[in-house]
Amino acid sequence: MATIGKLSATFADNLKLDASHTENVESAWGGPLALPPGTSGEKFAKFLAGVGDVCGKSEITLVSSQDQLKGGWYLEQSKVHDMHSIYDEDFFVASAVVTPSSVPQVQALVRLANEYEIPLWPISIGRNVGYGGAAPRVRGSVVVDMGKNMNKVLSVDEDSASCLLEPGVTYSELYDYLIEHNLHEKLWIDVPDLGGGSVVGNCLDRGVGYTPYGDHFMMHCGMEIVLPNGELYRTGMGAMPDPTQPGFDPDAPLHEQPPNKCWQLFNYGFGPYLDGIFTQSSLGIVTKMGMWLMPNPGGFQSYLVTVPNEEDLHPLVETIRPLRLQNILPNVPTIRYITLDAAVLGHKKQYVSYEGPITEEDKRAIEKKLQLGRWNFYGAVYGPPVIRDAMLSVVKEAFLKIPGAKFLLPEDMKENSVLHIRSKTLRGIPTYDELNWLDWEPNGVHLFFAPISKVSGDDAMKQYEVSKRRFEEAGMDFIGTFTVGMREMHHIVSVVFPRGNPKKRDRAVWLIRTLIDDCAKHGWGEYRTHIGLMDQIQGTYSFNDNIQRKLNETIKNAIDPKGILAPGKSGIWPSKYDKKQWVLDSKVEKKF
Ligand code: FAD
Ligand code: EUG
Repeated sequence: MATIGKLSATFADNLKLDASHTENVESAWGGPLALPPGTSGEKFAKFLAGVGDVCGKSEITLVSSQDQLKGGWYLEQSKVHDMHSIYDEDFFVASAVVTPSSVPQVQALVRLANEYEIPLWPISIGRNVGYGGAAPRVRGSVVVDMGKNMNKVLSVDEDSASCLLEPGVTYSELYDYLIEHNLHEKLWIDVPDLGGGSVVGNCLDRGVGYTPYGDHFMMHCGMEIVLPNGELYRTGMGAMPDPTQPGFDPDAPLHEQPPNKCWQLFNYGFGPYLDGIFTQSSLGIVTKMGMWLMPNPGGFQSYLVTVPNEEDLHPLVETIRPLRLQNILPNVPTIRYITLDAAVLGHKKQYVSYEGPITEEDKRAIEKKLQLGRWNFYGAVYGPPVIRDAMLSVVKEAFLKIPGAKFLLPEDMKENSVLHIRSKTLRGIPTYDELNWLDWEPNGVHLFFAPISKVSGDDAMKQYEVSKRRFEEAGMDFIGTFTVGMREMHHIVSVVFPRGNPKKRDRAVWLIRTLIDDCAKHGWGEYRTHIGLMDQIQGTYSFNDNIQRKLNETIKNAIDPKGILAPGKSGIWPSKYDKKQWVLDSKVEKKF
């Protein structure tokens, strides 16, 4: 696993320094490309030797060569750097990756990291594409890959429609598990656009899917967490021992205690509810998480509403708000801009022969070719036929009041339409079709800009116009979608630029950093972001002299005094880190 790179004399010598770990000296190991900050090669070697004793040395990959930073894509994701880098390829890079196999190993690893003051960056699957992937915020951190060996569906409670998962379970794997156990007709899952992510990892970044269970954090129930000092904590009802459970033994190790029977049934337990502070955070490594599954509602019907013009976004959103609040739109439907659907179904060069933004005329041609509108609303109704029919008639009547709107079912579309793909996603079936739009332009790097909007025609139009204008200024195609939550929309805008083109990369970074500031001026903040933009976005959540950041730092320093866990995540820096040195400059010059 770690047979990469030329032997680095100092690094090997340093390893040899500790006689008790001489078995860990492998001549094939070179030194890391990036040492953890403030750490000598000697100290790092000792730390890794200790990690090898805990996890097995074959569970360590040293990042010692630039070659390791080449290649990789969504399905073969890099665990050592950001494949969609917004700075140089080796800017956000790990020193090593460790793959623990058990909760006690994670605890021991965290204790070692404290002893040697080594920053750890936990991931589950590392497919956080567009947000930094698996890469750590602090160069030289050790990535803790929780997904490789800790990947079991621990239990599915058929009666209560819930499950308990380890971090490495992907949406596809959970779906396959239900099929294998013949539960898939009874219990549905919720998936994001792509099925290869971790159910736990996505929830921890507060990701979104598209069934009625689309708000993943809302639908999680109970977490088990290794705290920054190595202690084990179970949230909610998990905090209460349950002597009625088979296998309960007060003397057994904690991680072997069978969980409380209500852990996956009631989120809040007693006292302050802490689950939220472990999301988008640096306060723990999650080792187990409960999720609710959706009982088969008795059937499902997807549909598409197309509207012809840019400004039709306004009436579309005004129509959506009351229906969503009334649960006549019971899931997380999406309003997709034409370029996004065009990208799912083809490469840019299949539509136009020029570079730069697609013209109005060509957008019209694409819409005609694909049977789509400028904005395309993908929804679904759930339930037995009588309920679906009643709901569909309300939906249809409401949307068809918009001049030029069309209402379409999958059978009205050509084969391989986006509606056919969405039909699976909205039913909770994992797919990979949307990977296509990553190839809109060859070898593209993707970066997501994701501000929250009111579900109001005025706000949606304004937010779209602010974004579109900046895309035009940067000479880039606007590609975006609004995912409709219960009372807000996540506006997901994809910034794409060609890999290996520093000029275009700088332009994309200018675009997203400018948009963050533009949106802040309108009171719009992002729900999630790339590791390179976290400082800037934390800075926009500045009510009362940045009290949010200060409170988070107080908590951080209290429970992680050495700042070993994910320093810098979400713009929260432990006191050990000098912000002047670490916070990334958000001021970017316009150089084009
Ligand atoms: P990971 O990379 O494993 O985890 C994400 C982050 O959570 C980590 O960086 C880490 O900070 C934290 N974390 C993970 N595991 C742990 C742990 N055990 N303990 C502590 N912290 C941890 N996202 C959506 O939400 N919805 C979508 O519909 C969607 N569509 C996409 C479409 C495309 C084409 C692309 C390219 C991306 C899309 N994404 C979407 C973004 C992303 O791919 C998914 O959110 C994906 O699930 C995130 O990667 P992951 O599950 O492997 O999480
Ligand atoms: C998408 C959706 C997201 C996200 C990143 C990408 C999908 C784009 C709703 O959240 O965070 C088509």
